[in-house]
Amino acid sequence: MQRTLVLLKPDALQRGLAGEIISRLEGRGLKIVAMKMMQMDEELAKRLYEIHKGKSFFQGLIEQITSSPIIAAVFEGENAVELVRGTMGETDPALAMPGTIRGDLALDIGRNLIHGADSEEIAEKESELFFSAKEIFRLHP
Ligand code: IDP
Ligand code: MG
Repeated sequence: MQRTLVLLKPDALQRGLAGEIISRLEGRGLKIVAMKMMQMDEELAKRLYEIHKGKSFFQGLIEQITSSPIIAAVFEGENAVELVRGTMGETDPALAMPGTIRGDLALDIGRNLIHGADSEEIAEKESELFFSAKEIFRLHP
């Protein structure tokens, strides 16, 4: 069983798409094991997106993600990292396949609704940025 970090970005909440997005992830068999609503500050945003520092879109990305509240979550399931990434679709909604969250719902690359960690190792690091160990639950079926 794998765990991965997901963020519903500001545009997801502003457009009333949080439920739809969560539902699509649950529809793939993924389970919520941690969740909180919060407004990210610049420090947290820069830590999350550290690997993009220096790129042309970095400042805009930091401004966008801190502009309004987000929902942070940890999802659990077999192959959770890849399953979330596949359900999200390509970064640029114009290239994202129909049937994916971004392909069906996102407006543009700066407002692409969702973040998902892109490896198991990064998922663990990112989860620690948003949640303490006590805030990540074990589900008893
Ligand atoms: P990902 O979210 O699919 O993992 P990354 O390459 O990690 O994509 O980029 C992080 C975020 O930065 C993207 O989700 C998108 O919002 C933004 N971004 C990436 N590339 C561009 C770009 O070329 N122009 C504007 N924003 C971008
Ligand atoms: Mg990424």
